[in-house]
Amino acid sequence: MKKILLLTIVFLLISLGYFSIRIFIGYRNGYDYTVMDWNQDGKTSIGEIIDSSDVGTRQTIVNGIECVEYFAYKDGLPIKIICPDGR
Ligand SMILES: [Ca+2]
Repeated sequence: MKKILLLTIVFLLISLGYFSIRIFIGYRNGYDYTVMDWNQDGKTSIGEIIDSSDVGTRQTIVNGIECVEYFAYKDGLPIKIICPDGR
């Protein structure tokens, strides 16, 4: 019984450390809290903050306006584009 309890505690501590690091990396990217609303439902969840650690930015031109494109590191595909006018 003590062994199961100990393994559970170790598992929880490792999980807590993993998610803490992912949240820290997500915040460290410097994205605004509202930008991290990746599914654009109006709320930024903990999961979306964690997902931010796997999102990069690059400059892109849309209709002659310089915008910021957010893309997934895993495949380079764009997630969303934000232009200075907010579109
Ligand atoms: Ca959301």
